[in-house]
Amino acid sequence: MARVESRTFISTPKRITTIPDAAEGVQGKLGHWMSPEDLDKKVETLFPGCMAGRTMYVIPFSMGPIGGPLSKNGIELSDSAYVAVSMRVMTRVGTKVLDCIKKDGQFVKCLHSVGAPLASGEESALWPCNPEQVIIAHRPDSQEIISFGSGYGGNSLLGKKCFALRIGSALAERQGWLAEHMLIMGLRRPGDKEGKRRYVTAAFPSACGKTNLAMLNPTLPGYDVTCVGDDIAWLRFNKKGELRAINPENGFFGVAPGTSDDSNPVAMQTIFKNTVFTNVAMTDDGGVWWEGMSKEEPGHLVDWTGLDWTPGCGRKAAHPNSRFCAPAENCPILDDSWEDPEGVKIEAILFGGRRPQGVPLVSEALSWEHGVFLGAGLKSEATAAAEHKGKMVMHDPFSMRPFFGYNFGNYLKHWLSLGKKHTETLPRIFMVNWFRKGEKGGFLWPGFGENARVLDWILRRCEGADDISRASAVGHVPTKESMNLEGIEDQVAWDELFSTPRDFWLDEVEELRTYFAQQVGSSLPEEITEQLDSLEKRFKA
Ligand code: GTP
Ligand code: SPV
Ligand code: MN
Repeated sequence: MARVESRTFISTPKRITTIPDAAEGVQGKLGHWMSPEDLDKKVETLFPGCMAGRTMYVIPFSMGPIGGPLSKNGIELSDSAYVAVSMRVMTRVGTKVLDCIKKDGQFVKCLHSVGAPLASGEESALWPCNPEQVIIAHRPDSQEIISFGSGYGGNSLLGKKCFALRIGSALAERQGWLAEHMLIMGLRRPGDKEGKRRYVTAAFPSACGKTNLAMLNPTLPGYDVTCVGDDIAWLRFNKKGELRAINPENGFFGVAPGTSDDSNPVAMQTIFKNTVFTNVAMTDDGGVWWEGMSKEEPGHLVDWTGLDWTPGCGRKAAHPNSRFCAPAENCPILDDSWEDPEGVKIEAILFGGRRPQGVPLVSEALSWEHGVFLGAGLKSEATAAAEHKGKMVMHDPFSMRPFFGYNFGNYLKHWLSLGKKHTETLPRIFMVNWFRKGEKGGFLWPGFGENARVLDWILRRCEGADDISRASAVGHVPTKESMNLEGIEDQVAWDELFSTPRDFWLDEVEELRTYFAQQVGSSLPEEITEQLDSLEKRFKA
């Protein structure tokens, strides 16, 4: 029911290619490495006979529009019908892809088994899997993915996190592009000087609001939002120096709980047909339900584990990481250019996580380097999308910590080098935080559709407005008059939402210094240390 990070490996001849050296006595948290020999042995012990008694599906798929210049092909072998059906939704599957592969012979080899062979006549479990033996392994050099024992989304739909992010990011470093855990959306502001639709990407950790922002239903009148993608972006600078992005996926694998006609009406319309639901509850008339879908709870349900459920029984009806899997074409606000093989032009990159304290609603980076530093220092409260427990604030640099296909220090160098190459045309970088809490414990910002107000400010900055911000130690922040708060003025404690308490930030600087030293060590580019020193100086000035 969630990704298993502790059993996820990247296999390269040298360890340092995959992960930075952590300090003595410290557990590295930026990925797991396995030697090619050890992985060979694993495969030899786990795979022979593992699909016995099941149907093996051969799934040729394309990430990105079939044959497009930014697209890539794969073939997944799987013994799970759930995987075959879900891949059909999440990627472009079919003989056209095979024709494409026949032309250049290039494809990522994806092998998946639930790891539960059947003796002759034996009935399959309803949800076959082999939790003790789970492994999700990647070989970037030969472009292979090997996954055993889990049927869940990110562990088994191998086009998604395994290919589009882990193999993708490793390829991207070699080929000069970026594979990122980012949504892509378009927004047209009624006041835009050129009347243009402008595009932004946003990197938020798992279960931190990408799908919600990508399908935003703006509360401001006259604003028009379109969705290009909700989870992954492949980005490349074109000959003109514009940063172009495509969504390599073909559907949405979104968090179900909390999705409702109030919070995300666009998602609700998207999942009305041709949708696969995982670990949600079932209503008596065969429909689906999850916490937060309706204000009133149904009187009776079958919960996600198959047990009877009634209100007040003390159990959750749906798993907190239950998901819908719906084709992109169902989305009523899908962008006209969503399949443009050249991608859409990106003008702003947003980073954000669940930060209950200290981090303002929005700030703009002072430079590309400062923006890369913001991504490197990204943190969030733990969510249900991985096996972590509790509400600890954890590091999730670039929202990619579970998905780096190579050494994070080299990833930072790659981002910095792109900044040096394209100085004239770089998108602006912002940090946002919908999740700051007040003294009473509630969210300080209403979020969801109201986030359009923040995007409005961001896009005005992109248009060049220089009289709508003031300098703060964490970057440029909006002046109060500059953000449209019409209708919500009395809900918003502006000063609290934008305060940057000195003690909090000096602690943050120290914590980041320790984190970088312990986790990234000698792989850390010096630009990041310089940014950290400057941040500290701004607070001590
Ligand atoms: P992955 O698919 O795991 O990568 O997640 P995601 O980043 O797409 O997150 P998603 O949009 O599904 O949101 C996850 C949770 O965050 C849901 O419970 C939402 O209700 C909640 N959420 C999203 N946007 C906001 C917001 O603006 N404010 C608040 N308070 N909660 C939000
Ligand atoms: C995430 O956890 O970021 C997801 C869900 O998008 S999964 O596909 O399982 O990785
Ligand atoms: Mn995700």
